[in-house]
Amino acid sequence: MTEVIDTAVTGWLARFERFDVVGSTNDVVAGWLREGTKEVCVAISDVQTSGRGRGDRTWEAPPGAALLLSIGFRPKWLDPEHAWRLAAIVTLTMAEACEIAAGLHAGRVQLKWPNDLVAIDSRSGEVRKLAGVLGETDGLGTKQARAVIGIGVNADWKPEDFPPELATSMTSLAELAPGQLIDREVIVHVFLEKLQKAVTKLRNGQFPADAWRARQLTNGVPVRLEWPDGRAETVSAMDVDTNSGALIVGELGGGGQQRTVLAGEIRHLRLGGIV
Ligand code: BT5
Repeated sequence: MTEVIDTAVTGWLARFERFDVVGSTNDVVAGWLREGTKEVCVAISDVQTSGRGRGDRTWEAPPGAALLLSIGFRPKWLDPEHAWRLAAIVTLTMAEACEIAAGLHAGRVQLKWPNDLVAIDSRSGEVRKLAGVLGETDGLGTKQARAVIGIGVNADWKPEDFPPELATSMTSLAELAPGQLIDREVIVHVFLEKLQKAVTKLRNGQFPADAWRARQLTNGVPVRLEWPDGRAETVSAMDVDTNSGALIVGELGGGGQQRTVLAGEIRHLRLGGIV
């Protein structure tokens, strides 16, 4: 990446470092926090040799094609029940930064509960994953509370280069904005500028509930919930609870009781059986 990011957008960070290659940026930042680095700290890498998704899943990103970064927090100032809001503000801020950097209209990038950034394919109408978020926490509710939020964004990754196993479920900014120069530096610049404001607000107890809720693709559609024990069920996603971060679901076709599902409770949520 060419380095055009100036200290105006990194000055508020306790630490900001870029790497050519790491195992996983989440591990880099977790190591920093263990060693005592203050919040907020950010690591960016061009390549990850063991990029992770949730559970035992891997994250694919060829050199130059993706933005891979992790953000470290010491959220002793945040009620543990609201720790999910760290990933939520990172997700929302990145959605906005992607739209600005790629010249997309506001709302083109949506959120798939709990933390995926997705866009609807304009030809097929299918949901495609633009970015994934991996939140890892330790010691929440103590003075040693630590949280690492990692995000991988498919940036200047041409559709013809998508790996066959992901080609029907992923998208990239290059695909969403053909002909537009996709500069990862611009994304990072806009993202860090907006993140500073979002973190300051969150520290003051303000969460952008309406903006987070408005981007949820799940609202009002059938979803398939996959539980850790292998069970799966199709329900209707009604809404999100901006206090607990839970998905509110009901029986298909209405009727029956509404239930809430917390992010940590499910293994996977599928929309239309695709992502
Ligand atoms: C996620 O997991 O979506 C979280 C991904 C987080 C990646 C970032 S990169 C920086 C930081 N460092 C890390 O090591 N990780 C974080 P999950 O919901 O489990 O989705 C993983 C699944 O998405 C995989 O099993 C694939 O099916 C699919 N996948 C893998 N790479 C993809 C990509 N580039 N674009 C879209 N889908 C992908």
